[in-house]
Amino acid sequence: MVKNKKMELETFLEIRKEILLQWPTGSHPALDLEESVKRLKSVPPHKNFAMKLRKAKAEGVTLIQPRAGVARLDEHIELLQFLEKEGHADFLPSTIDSYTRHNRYENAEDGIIESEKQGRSLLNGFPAVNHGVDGCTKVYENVNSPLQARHGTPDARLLSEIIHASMWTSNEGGGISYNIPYAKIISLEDTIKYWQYVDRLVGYYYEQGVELNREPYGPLTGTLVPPAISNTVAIVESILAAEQGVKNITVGYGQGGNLVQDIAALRALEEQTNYYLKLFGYEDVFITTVFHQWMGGFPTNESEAIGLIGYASTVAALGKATKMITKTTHESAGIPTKEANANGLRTSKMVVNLLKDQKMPDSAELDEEINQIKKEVDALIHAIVKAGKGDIAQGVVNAFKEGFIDVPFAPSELNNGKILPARDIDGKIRILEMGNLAFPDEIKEYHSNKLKERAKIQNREISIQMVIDDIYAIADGKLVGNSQV
Ligand code: 8ZB
Repeated sequence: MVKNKKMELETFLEIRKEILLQWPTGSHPALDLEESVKRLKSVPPHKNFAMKLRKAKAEGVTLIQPRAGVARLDEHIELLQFLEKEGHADFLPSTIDSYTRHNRYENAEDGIIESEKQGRSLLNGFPAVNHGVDGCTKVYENVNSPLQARHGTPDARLLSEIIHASMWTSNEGGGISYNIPYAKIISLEDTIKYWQYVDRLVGYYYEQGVELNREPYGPLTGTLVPPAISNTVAIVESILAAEQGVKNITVGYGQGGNLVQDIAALRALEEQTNYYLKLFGYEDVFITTVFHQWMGGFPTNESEAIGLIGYASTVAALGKATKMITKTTHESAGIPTKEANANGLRTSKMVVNLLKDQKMPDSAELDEEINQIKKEVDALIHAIVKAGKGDIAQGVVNAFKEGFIDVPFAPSELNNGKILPARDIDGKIRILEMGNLAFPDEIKEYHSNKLKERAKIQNREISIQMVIDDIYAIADGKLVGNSQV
């Protein structure tokens, strides 16, 4: 049974021996913990993710980060250097390829060999485990910004060991957020345990005087996710990480589309993460936020895509997100060229710079939305804790089983899959089918009234067609879908 309990150092070191045997690169001498601590201590503040986030938060600015990753080491370094120089990226990623995400290192090896032969990337990301500490350290040495692994890996234990020993100071993911949206049938108990290990490693480094950043994956399925659902998952993963000793956490949220709801979601996310961490007894965790530019279907037209990227940047800046993950005009086509990637960054940087000293004015609408999200998150967290008889790790497992928490459009069979979201008349994401979500009647009525209002104004029935219309709306240049007209 999984419990929210800090892993004993001995247990961690026992498991660690096995993990490092999973692929030959696990035997690199830098994976000796004394050695890796020494290496991490040599990282200057401007290349330490946790430190740069602390500085950004103090200055009240929104920094930017792309996604990027290719198979070959030299090409990957060139790509990151380009995004730094031409794109003005503040943080660098290394997006990991799908084979590595599934721990299929032999396939990744073949992918590297074939990519070398053909002189182009045949993998959809950077295979960090295969390149090992030598390759990943070379990446670190050839850039000037902090590095983070971004992936979608249910079991990222070996990957996490290798990247941190290579002085990459942040890692994205979590036991829920890298399972439910990414896997079909991997046990939630197992992925929570795998990520407790990843967090325990970060906790160990903190005990040795090295602060690393961790980032739960906020957007989940990226498709009409109600803010309360993704915020709840981010808060729970923060609690699980804090228990393992993580002190620097960036909670994430994917753009929903309505300006006021998105800003409300970011504010509620930051406030409630801090609130719940303290409530559960974790006093000194430093929290920042990350806003993901629109994760749903993108316009194919590049000018329209730029418009959407600019709009997302406006929301991130006014919402005071510490960091924003950028998109590109190639989004609807696939993995972007380095030029398109840099263009997306430059567009984003321009907008956040222009809005740097401007504020979103207070309003009754914003207050109402913040309160609504908080009320919903309170109900979900309460249900999770209750489902685990006080233990939040066990609670998550049981709450997903019962559908007390449910992620829309997730592939996982562990997810109830009964809720359906749709937009209200001004585009805020509401819930049309409640499934077994642990909401009191008052909250259910609030959602149902909002959707009735839309139905009336659009002169149509509340139905699944609304959901379908909304999924395609933004790519079509609308926020609220209406196939009836
Ligand atoms: C869940 C994240 C999906 C987004 C982008 C996709 C999409 C995936 C790479 C990448 C640049 C890569 N993405 N892999 N972007 N390089 N290797 O992640 O385009 O926007």
